[in-house]
Formats: sequence, C-alpha cells, structure tokens
Amino acid sequence: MPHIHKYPKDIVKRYGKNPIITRDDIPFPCNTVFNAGAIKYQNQYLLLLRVETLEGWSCLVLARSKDGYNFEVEKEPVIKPAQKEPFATYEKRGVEDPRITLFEDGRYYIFYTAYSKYAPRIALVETTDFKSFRRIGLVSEPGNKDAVLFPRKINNLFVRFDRPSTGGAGDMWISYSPDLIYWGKSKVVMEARPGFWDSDKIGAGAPPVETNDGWLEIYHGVKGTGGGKIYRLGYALFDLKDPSKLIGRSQIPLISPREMYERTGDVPNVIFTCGAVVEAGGEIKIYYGAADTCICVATCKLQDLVESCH
Ligand code: BMA
Repeated sequence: MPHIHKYPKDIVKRYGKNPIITRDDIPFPCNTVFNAGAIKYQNQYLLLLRVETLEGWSCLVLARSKDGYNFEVEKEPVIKPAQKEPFATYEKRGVEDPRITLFEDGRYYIFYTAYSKYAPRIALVETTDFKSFRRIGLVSEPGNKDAVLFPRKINNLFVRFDRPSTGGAGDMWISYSPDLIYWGKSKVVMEARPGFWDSDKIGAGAPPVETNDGWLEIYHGVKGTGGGKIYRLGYALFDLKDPSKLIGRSQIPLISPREMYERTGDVPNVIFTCGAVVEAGGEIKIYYGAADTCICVATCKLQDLVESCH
C-alpha cells in the first residue's frame, strides 16, 4: 500500500503579496531576478539576488529588508563575473544561485555557481560585513553545483552537500574539507527517486538547519514530463553526528508550482530555493525563485518539517 503522507494539507503558506521582488524592483535594466541566498544580518533580512542581465548572464545583487517581505535593492551588483584569473575563465557565463551560511567563526561564506562553457563549478566567497567580498576559490571540478555549507565543522572538517553530474544522474552528495578549498571523502547521501515528484534530479536548496533531531535540508526535486521539467521543493533530515546518514525524507513536495507566477515565466513550473531564514519562534521563511523570473516567499514551521521526516 502506498505511503499516505501525515500532512494531507499544505504545511507551507505562500505570502499573500507574492512575488516580493520582480525585475521592476531592480534599479538597472535586467531580464529577471530569482534564486536568492537569504540570511539575517544585524536585524535586517538580506537577500543576495541572482539578477539575469539583458545580455543573459547573471550577477549577484543585495537587497535589504526590516520585515522580511518588503525589500530595497542596492543600485549595483556586489558580485559580477570576475575579470581576473583564476575565476574569469570559469565565470564567463555568469555567477548564479548563491547560498549564504553564517559559520560558527562569525564569517559569512557564500557558495555560488561559476558558469562558463566548461559547465558549472562551485565557487566560494566570504564576507563579514556584506560590503566587501573576498573570493576564496573555485572549489570543485567542472560539473558540480547546488553546494551548501554546514554552519559548523563536524569531526574537525568543513562539510558541504553538493550535486556532481554523474552520468546524467543528479543526486545529493556530501564532501568534506580541512580548509574550504580542497574537498574530498565524497559520498552520495540522497538520490533522485524514480516514480516520485523528485524522480529525475535533486539538489540542496537552503543551507542545512541544525535541529535537536538532525540537520534539516530543504532541497529541490525535478520531474520530467511531456510538457517539460517541474521543479518543486521537499525536505530531508540527516544525522547530527554523521550527516551522510539520511534519517527521513518528505514523501510529497513541500511546495509545487501552482500560482501563475510559478507557472509562467522564462522557465515555467519552477520553484527553486537558495535560502531560508529560521525565526526564533520556529517559523521558517523560505525565499524562492518562481519560474526563473521573480522572487517569492512562503512560510512553514520548522517542527512540522522535522516531525514529518520521521
Ligand atoms: C537549475 C538551475 C537554477 C534554475 C533551474 C530552473 O538547473 O540552473 O538556477 O532555477 O535550473 O531553470
């Protein structure tokens, strides 16, 4: 008998005034805005927006908000495709999909996708003030993306989830590093699930959230259909001491394209996240790109996600 999900109703609630950021909010000409990293910094919500220029490559632009819903976008990008090597060659087609982690040492580390004709690579930049940004390195071989850094070391190593391309498959892997630059001990931790909503590819979304029951990861899952791909979000729980161990995983999506702004745009039927903010009371604000065209937010309770993974 098929598993009947414990939560037949939606456990996530879309913000009534979605989308919260569109191209009209960007102070320079651009094509679209989507897939933002998210973090709380000095009582402000920060989004690091992926803005696609009219030429077609992406850059990263900061937006600030006091309430998490109304954002003001900065005038200039904070990260553009690099002019200097070794980054320039691998960022010729843009910098994409930033994921921000507040690390235990107080620094903010941002993994983003460096995109070029050589396929995507994971790149890493750090900041302490969101004014100056220091590129640390290109930290994967070609063919890897969707990297999220854990907020603390485990067994004295930095830890990330990532998504190498392995013979057409797209599964979530874990990798470890002593210095954030050299990554190894790589191992597959969660696979795409044939027959499900996440049948074709999966990838980490927001950086992992530490809970008493394990690391909660909100991820995206892709299903191919006759009409194209559908991108949805789900969630999974991993062991606190050994995050390569999957404890449980959502049977049904957390959120699927349903509203017009999720169904229609440059790439239809896409909900894709790079960041979420967990509030003191346990509410999560999930920021997501809709149809690769605008930014939206939806909320849910951290505890609901954790419980339904068991
Ligand atoms: C993925 C990434 C995302 C994008 C999604 C849907 O592969 O490129 O940036 O939102 O596809 O187009």
